[in-house]
Amino acid sequence: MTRWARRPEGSNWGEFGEDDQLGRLNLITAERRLAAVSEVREGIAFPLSLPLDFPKGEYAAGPRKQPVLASTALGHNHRFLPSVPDVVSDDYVVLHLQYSTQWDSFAHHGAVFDLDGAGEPAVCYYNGYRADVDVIGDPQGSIPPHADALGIETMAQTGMQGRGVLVDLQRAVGRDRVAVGHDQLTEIMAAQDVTVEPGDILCLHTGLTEVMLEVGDELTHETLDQCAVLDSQDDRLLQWITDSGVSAIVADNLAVEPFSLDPAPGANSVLPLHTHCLFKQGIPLGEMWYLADLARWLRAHGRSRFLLTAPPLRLPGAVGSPVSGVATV
Ligand code: UVW
Repeated sequence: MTRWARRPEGSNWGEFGEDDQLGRLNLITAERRLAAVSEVREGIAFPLSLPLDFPKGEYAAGPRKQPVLASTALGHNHRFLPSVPDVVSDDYVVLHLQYSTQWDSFAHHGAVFDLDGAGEPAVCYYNGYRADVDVIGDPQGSIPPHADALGIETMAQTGMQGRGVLVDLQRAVGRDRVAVGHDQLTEIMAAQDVTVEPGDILCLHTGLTEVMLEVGDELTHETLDQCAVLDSQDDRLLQWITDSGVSAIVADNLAVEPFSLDPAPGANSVLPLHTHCLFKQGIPLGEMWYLADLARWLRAHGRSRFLLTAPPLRLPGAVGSPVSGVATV
């Protein structure tokens, strides 16, 4: 391989091609997309995004900020020709791309790894793409960032359409904070008669974005500690993700897994599932999706599968994007 001499343990680098930037999205073939379309039987569509100014309350004081709308020079209710009654309004927005319902691209989360085997670890990303070469930016933010590889536009160009499969964690464990590991996840899937096949997009309903809508401005940091997460300390769960063939993982919680700035004892990442999925396996992560209405409908109709269409913005160089996905049943 030209980009790396060693790949991280548990990674699939190179298996989709030396220059691959799509990872497990390669598993969404035309045949898998047709299988997804065959899940459309009622013609009912479910929007899967929060309003993009949610979450509110204490979350809004964090490093990611709510969208700020403003008018372009054309303004609002602007009458651009005195001879005709036409008026126009025209906006722009300052948008933190990962404030609300979002996709994470592979350029969002990398690791320090000795990919040359020369004893000099470098900052790198999925398939050995490198910081400063392929993913440009610096910790001080003095260089304009630009993901020349692995960015969100690469994901957008696939259309991000396939078969969604929903596991209803809230139905199994309520709104308590439970870290769901391999055994519990597979038990819940068996109880709900849910199976995943290679190429499927795994969607985890925990209930957290519904809580965000319910509490609005009253949201506190404790609110965000409600509802289930995947137990990313469970190596068997990470191996199940590898073996399952899922092409992407989506959740309605903050980060799919717990997020703490204190690594667990013995852990070499604060976000092991991000490392496993985005860095090692090329599995995009969706976070803070709104899955409650879809989950209720699927439960009432004894179903778990649907057509999912959820392209991110085709925004060159960006590492993440808001997404207004649609599930069709
Ligand atoms: C971080 O990795 C900090 O954020 P996210 O959960 O959006 O991936």
